[in-house]
Amino acid sequence: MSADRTLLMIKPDAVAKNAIGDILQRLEAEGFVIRQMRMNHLSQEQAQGFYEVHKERPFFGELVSFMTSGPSVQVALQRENAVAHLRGFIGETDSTKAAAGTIRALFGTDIQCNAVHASDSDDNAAQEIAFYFGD
Ligand code: FUP
Repeated sequence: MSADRTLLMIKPDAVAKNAIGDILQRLEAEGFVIRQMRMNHLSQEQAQGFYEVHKERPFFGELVSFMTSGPSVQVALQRENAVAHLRGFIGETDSTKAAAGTIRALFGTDIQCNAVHASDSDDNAAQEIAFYFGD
């Protein structure tokens, strides 16, 4: 897979706010091209598997409950410098600290309900895209 792709997930809080269209529109306006997309209510196993790297962290149980609380949208995006550009565009993990105008500042609430996930490296992007869409 080419390194100009990344995985975005629109989390259950943003889906519940009817913000899917608004978020996708902002990404397309920023030059991201949607390559693959699906909406999915994650099972416990999927959420645990996706966030396995955090399984020893104290917030893991709450994170899995939140991510299985409703449907989410998984999107494979393409753009030059996709991983770093998308991380900057979504803002810091904690929505209350995310820079004005970023997706998490606009649509998130706090550190858990932070509207979106984005891959943090090219290797993780490849793994996360494969997790949802296969190789
Ligand atoms: P990010 O890469 O910005 O998504 O952030 P992390 O990998 O550090 O955390 C993954 C997810 O765990 C975050 F999106 C939200 C959640 N989280 C909490 O719920 N509480 C915390 O204290 C830290 C992270």
